Amino acid sequence: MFGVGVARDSVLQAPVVSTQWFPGHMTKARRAIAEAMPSQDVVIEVLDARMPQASANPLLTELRGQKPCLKVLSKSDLADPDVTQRWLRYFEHAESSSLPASQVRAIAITTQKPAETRARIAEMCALLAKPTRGRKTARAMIVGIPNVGKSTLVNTLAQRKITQVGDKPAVTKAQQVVHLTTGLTLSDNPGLLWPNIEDPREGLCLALGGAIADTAIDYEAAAQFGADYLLKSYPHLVQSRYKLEALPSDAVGLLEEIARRRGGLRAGGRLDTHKAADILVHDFRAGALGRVSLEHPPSHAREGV
Ligand SMILES: Nc1nc2c(ncn2[C@@H]2O[C@H](COP(=O)(O)OP(=O)(O)OP(=O)(O)O)[C@@H](O)[C@H]2O)c(=O)[nH]1
Ligand SMILES: [Mg+2]
Repeated sequence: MFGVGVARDSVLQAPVVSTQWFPGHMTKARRAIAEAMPSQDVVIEVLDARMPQASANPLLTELRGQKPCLKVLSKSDLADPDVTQRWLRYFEHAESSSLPASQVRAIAITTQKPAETRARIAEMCALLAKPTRGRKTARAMIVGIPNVGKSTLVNTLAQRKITQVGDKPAVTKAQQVVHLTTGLTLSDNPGLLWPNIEDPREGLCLALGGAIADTAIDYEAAAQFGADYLLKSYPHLVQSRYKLEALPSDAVGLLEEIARRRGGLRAGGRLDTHKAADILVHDFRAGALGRVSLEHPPSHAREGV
């Protein structure tokens, strides 16, 4: 039997409290963002391309107010490319935002194409950010949830390592202002979550994607959610990654199969599903399964032609 207290069909009812995480530096970060906001010309909101909705922090939407916004779908090399294109069209439509269409742009980026990232960000900032109050150069604030690639983006734009990056949440602990040779002034900010992630599915997406500290999540619930979703939406990727002749019928079956194949056998022949959960979560985060999107734009949304 799988997991501790996680029944086969209960993953979406997993306790929401298991994905709440709002350490002290986030309270300070929220304050710093609010203080710096009035002097900004554009807000660059970094979203995880695999989950653009779950990774959109409602606190940041509130703090941003009516500022022009560039939505940057990061890690697009890990996301399903067709789904990412649909998200871009969705975000560029006025009904997806409280801002007029001319004030919102969306692009997808990846560290695999740094020159393209620099060119697109420069182009979009020129469109959206009009320097105000007699300043000659524009100011852009980079915000988003933890671990989405904000600091990586700053380093890409600066073409040198100015900020620390790492594959875990809450690497950046304080705001950092950077002056680019192109004239743009950027601020990198700590990743910000919100105190109550009410939607259990969004909480599980964030946990699976690595936005919440591993110590604060129900690791096995996140793995079970991922296994269930992957089996339904990307069965061929699951089959090829774990070299399965036949697909297991459910998430628990998949985790048991992973345990069987990856040395997850405990004394007495018991399957180590903790280890299997760890393997699946890390495979998802590293893109080892292939390109996967956890969310699709709302189906009723009108998309561009
Ligand atoms: N595959 C892939 N990984 C990326 C990309 N951009 C960033 N990463 C990785 O994502 C991880 C987090 O990057 P950071 O730049 O530290 O993220 P952050 O948003 O600044 O995180 P916090 O400071 O913790 O809020 C690092 O391991 C990066 O190498 C990308 O385009 N593709
Ligand atoms: Mg950072």
